[in-house]
Amino acid sequence: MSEADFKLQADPQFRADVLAGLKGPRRAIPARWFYDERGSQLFDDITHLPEYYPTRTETDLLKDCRAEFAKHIPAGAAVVEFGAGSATKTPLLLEAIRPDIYIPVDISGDYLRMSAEVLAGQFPDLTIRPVEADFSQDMHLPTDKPSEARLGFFPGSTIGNFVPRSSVDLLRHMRGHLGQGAMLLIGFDRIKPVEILLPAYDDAAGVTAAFNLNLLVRINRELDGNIPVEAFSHQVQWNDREARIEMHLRCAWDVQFTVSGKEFQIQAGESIHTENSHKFDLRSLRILLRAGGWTPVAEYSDAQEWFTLVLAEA
Ligand code: AVJ
Repeated sequence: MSEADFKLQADPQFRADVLAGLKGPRRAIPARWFYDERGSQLFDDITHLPEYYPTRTETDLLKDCRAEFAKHIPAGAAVVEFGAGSATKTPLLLEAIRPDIYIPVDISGDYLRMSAEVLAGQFPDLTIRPVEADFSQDMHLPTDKPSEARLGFFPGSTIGNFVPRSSVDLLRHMRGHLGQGAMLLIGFDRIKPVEILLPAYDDAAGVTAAFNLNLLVRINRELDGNIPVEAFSHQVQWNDREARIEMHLRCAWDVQFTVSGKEFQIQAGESIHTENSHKFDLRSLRILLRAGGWTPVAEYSDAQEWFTLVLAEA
């Protein structure tokens, strides 16, 4: 395959989001584009960092409360996971629920197939139906048994990547897809002191910085860009008004570059906003769920109240 053929395969939505997002004055690119192969690897590294508490905290929580929440799930329910199955969290859930069918939905097909293969080895009786789709857009979920109840699993506080208006849309969208009698197990990262929040997104080893900067590398590779990556640096801030961590790529000097044949200029001190990670208190997460068409039935938090898993019903 020639290089030209390869570039034709660039995701048109990626191109559209990047070209729109690089236009000033407020530049922003949706966080879902972090997850190319390298980005998914770097995210996996992040989950093992000493500063990044969410994965550890949620995994321990899942271990502690799985027997409890399993009582609320009807037998034979299918599990639909939004986002690539996490190698540690998903098996914990599957062991507790023992569903016949597991439907992981993810935008990254390679990652999806890889984790599906690993799970197939661990759960030989489980029917796995991977769906390669952006779960925030329209998608089609397979129906093996039209009557089966479904449990949605949305861990990691990925909901925090969406602004409230979009998270309400997303929750309603999930409710529509999961159908009658659906339940949802969803993770929320809690508001906590900035002394803990900031290092979680700005680790000493620089893994999160590499994760953020990899977006520019991906743009250069997949969208025929020549962004001078060395002009940008990883920046993290707590936006108290919006209750969210923000990641930016801050430009150190005036730059000019092209992406997909389009010219851009960014001045020293300007930034590209690359991610929001909203944090929640109990009241705000309950209101969000209700606005999204879900009624909380059980809440599980760790002793420090750093993370909360909620089981909700449609
Ligand atoms: C998995 C999307 C929830 O916001 O904490 C981690 C992504 N970004 N470090 C998060 C992320 C930087 C993560 N989510």
